Amino acid sequence: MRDNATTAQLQDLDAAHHLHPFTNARDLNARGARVITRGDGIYLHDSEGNKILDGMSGLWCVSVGHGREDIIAPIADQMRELTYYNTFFNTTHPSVARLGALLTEVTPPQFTHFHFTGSGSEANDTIFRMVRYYWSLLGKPERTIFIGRRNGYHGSTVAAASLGGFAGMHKQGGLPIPGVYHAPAPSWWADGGDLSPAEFGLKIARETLALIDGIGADRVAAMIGEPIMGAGGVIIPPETYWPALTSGLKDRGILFISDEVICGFGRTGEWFGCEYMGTEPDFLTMAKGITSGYVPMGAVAVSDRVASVLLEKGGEFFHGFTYSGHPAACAAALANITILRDEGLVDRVKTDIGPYLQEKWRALADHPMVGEAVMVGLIGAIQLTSNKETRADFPEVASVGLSARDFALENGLVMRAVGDRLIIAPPFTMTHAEADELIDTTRKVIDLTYDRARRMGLIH
Ligand code: PXG
Repeated sequence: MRDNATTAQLQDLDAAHHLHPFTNARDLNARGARVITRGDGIYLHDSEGNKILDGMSGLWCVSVGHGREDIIAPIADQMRELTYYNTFFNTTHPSVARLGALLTEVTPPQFTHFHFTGSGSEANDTIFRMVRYYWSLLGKPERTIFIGRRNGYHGSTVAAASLGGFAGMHKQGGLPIPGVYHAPAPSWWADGGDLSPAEFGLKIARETLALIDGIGADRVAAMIGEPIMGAGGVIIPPETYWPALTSGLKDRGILFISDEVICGFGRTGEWFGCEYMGTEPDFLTMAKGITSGYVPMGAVAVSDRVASVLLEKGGEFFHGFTYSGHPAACAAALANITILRDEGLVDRVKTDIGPYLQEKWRALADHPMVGEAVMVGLIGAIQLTSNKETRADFPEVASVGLSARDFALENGLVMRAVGDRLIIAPPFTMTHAEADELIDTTRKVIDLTYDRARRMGLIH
């Protein structure tokens, strides 16, 4: 849909009427929002005619790239055939029935049952209620406590934001709700000190299990974690962390929820991040990459161990959303997952474009301002630092990460900044030439950020 308004007209309308997510409205309205008008492959186009490499796949979701007719056409066909019907009251429709079967094929073997939602947040709020229902059905209603992690992100609804570990979110609205505890994050760069990554991973796993034992393991219902923390800054845990932690959870009979909203559907080079990390979760949280963002959708994968209790002992679970299993979302997911599978895109992340980009990305660590440059599959981060030896942070007021993000946009690249970590998660369809462009621009951005930091006297 072309809109002939000028950039300024659209910015004025937006400032007058739109309250944006995770945005300081006063700051945004003073400068005016960037107006994105078109997406094509791995590129975005704005209302000023700029072409921008979408290094974040939208918001970690557009895995197969923008504007694919082979997803758009099935969505349109579905809309013509059946625009909407619900999945309550003993009804189903062909696309939702087929989607459950397709998800059974691509998820780990313990998953054969799925519940559909409109977003990742709704999926995590669903799991929160389902887990407590499960334990009550098993005659253990005292197992109510959830363990999340500091800096974990699980969404913005009440349970999801409580499970997440963002202090700023908790301050707004009186969160977390009772019964949620937060374990430390496995952030070796920030907290590892003199320990090797392997030692540090074990230390954090042990501290988490000690937290659980302090609460009383038989009161703990479940632990949730992202295989790789995304919004918290692409924190790739040491190899030792997940195996030690999840085996401790298993010993204590505690359910494990792998939040795959970012890592799922190929981002790590495996279909799911839990497969990359070698864990065996009881639930998967899914969203984003399930439809490549073409239509909103979330889903919960429920392991057979849990589903069999719900099916055999449970009655009606009083839970669901108007748009649970929306036909257009199911059509988008079916087309998207089929593309991921039939074009071998997950394997491409593992064996082709992933390793190609990783090698060049890791080489950025030779820059005096880059402390670490890490990447798994196609999810990566660069840590900017004023001193590589001491791993010193820049003062927050210097906004070093944000200035780098702005330099990136000025040079035609979208990246995210989380503090002084620069983050990318590009589409799986990116060519080698496009990967070279991403790296060249990133190096330029780091140089510009370094010059600025030196002028400000921030480099020691
Ligand atoms: N879990 C994880 C791991 C996520 O990354 C959600 C759940 C919630 O999904 P919905 O669909 O409700 O947004 C997310 C979402 C960022 C950013 O700035 C990340 C997300 C959302 C918004 C911003 O990195 N992730």
